[in-house]
Amino acid sequence: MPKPLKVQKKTKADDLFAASLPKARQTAAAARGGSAEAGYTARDIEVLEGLEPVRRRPGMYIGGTDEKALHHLFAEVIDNAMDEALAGHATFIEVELGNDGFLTVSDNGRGIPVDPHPKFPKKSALEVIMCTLHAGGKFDSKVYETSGGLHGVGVSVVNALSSLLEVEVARNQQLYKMSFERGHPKGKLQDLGKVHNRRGTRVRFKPDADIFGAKAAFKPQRLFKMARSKAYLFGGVEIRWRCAPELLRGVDDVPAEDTFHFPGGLKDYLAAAIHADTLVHPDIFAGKSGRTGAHGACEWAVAWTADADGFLSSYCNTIPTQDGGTHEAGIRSAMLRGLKDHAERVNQGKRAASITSEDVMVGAAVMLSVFVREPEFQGQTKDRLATAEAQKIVEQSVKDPFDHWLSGNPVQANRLLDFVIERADERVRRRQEKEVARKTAVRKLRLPGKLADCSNTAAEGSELFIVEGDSAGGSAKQARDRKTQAVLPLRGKILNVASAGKDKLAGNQQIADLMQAIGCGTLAHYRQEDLRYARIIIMTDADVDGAHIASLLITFFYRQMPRLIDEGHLYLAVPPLYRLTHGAKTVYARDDGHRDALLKSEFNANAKVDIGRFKGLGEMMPAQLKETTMDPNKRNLLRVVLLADDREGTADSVERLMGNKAEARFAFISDKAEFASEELLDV
Ligand code: 0RA
Repeated sequence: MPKPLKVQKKTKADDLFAASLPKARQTAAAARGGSAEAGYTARDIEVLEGLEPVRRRPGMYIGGTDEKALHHLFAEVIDNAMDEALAGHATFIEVELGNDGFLTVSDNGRGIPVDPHPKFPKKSALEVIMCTLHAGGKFDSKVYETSGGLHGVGVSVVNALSSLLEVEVARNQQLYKMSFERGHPKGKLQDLGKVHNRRGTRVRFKPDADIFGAKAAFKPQRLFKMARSKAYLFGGVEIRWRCAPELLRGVDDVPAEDTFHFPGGLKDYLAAAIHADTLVHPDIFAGKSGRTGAHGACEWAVAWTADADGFLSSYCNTIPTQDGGTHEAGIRSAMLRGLKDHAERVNQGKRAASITSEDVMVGAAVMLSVFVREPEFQGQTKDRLATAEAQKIVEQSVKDPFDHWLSGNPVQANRLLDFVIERADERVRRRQEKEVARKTAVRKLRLPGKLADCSNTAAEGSELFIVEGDSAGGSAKQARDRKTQAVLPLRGKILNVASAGKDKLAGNQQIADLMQAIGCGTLAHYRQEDLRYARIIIMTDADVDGAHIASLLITFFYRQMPRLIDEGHLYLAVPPLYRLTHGAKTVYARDDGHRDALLKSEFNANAKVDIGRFKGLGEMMPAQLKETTMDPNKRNLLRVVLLADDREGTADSVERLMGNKAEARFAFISDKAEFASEELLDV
């Protein structure tokens, strides 16, 4: 789950964050140069009000503004209610999606405190929690031990990114309400009088269309699954689901009303998920250590299926960790060690010697949940748990129960052992076959080392991107579709084949790489059936250097593989030069004219559009490069063609412009000097 970047520079705001954070974080703030004990002035309180950084850079807090990020708002709100349930204060959570796009999450916990905040007596604690970055509202870590911002970025981030958010708190038989617009209070905290049968917190909000786009909306299916998984992760909570029926037309498997309560926890989930699969053993291996929600607690359920693929769904503090991490490493190693120990006990040690955790996991369906204080998430989407302690917790929790499970039922333990040994044998066999295949393939092809090839082996549907420079090559490798797109980075300018002699051509490494990657040979040796890609795409920067490299490459193909052009295999990519951003809207322009046209057609006349100029492909984020230049569904490509009715003219031009007679080039340049722009002269 994305967490805000650490503030490196000490600012006034650092001190303020520290004020409402638990002890551990105060120490961290102090270590950065902040002081938890600093005095507070009116000026400080102004800083406090600002959730503007969240609105300016939502991606830093929720990982983007796409559909995943939108649902992250729900995760944040339900996680707060889950904290209250895990701490033993709430027994149910209600989730309701309305036809008006508002999402409501209620719990019957203690209710967010509404009394004056100890550090800012003019504001209620509720207002401070809703309007302060990082102030998860967990002021007193002793009272609220499992939380301390168990995760996430705080409900204030949801507030900042909602066009309207209302909080109702029923506390001490009194009902309070406060409303916010884009993170700013809309009036004061209201006292709505006595209530008797109600307690807890209700948050009702609508994501801001200015941030997420006018068409963005919660997906019932996604919310339903997220809400249900929370109930599996804590058997002690009941989750009630409700969705406006109008939103469910054409949506399968999502009822308008449902109640989730799974006292059996993850074991219940696994039993439901694999009910039709054949198990290698009859019993699910499941267990838990510690009290669910408490720091250091762990719960798991595992079953080995013979006829279906395994899976591993892991969670930390009830947050899904799609990309795994330390807790997954813990269960892998416990199960591998457990199985090997068991093999020793039954005199099968030799047979089991080669098994790896990969073999153990192949057919294993695994649910894993761990709770740690202040977890650390890593990776581009923050979906991988990095907290080292989690590995130890899980490994220690699972190892003994697994030993018991194995020795308690020798028949199923031996069946499992045989099953895993078979997987190991299969793996070894596959690797040997692959090794043999690879060796023969390498002998045939000998592909250049710098080529990042695609996995498709047929030319049909495959593409090769020839990219200028290693840095752009790196971005392109990340941006590509590995299945169908190969990338060959070239360093610097390639040899000009029109002016180089035969020897130079033969000894040039870049040219050799290019020919090997493409595979079809040159001139008289050209064999269409050996062509390795249906599209050869030249992708260079949108500047004069890029244009020069592109023309050198086209010259190479024209001279050495003219049929490649004739048969329509050669293309130029069209990378953008400008990025135009305003609010949630971003468009890309390929040149100055296109930029000016887009400014007129895509934005309001008086909008302050942010215009960024890309210095080169290497400077673009892989996701941007993909979206603008490489994704077959979004990009533009130019096909390189030979003018059918002027073949001689083309040959003349290439000789004149690229050949070894400098005089001819000079004549052309002086002839066209009036067309050169200042920008070109700059270079
Ligand atoms: C801060 C302190 C306390 C509870 C909460 C926040 C709280 C936050 C949320 C968010 C959704 N539901 C919630 N329920 C409680 C402790 C208050 C006390 O000690 O009484």
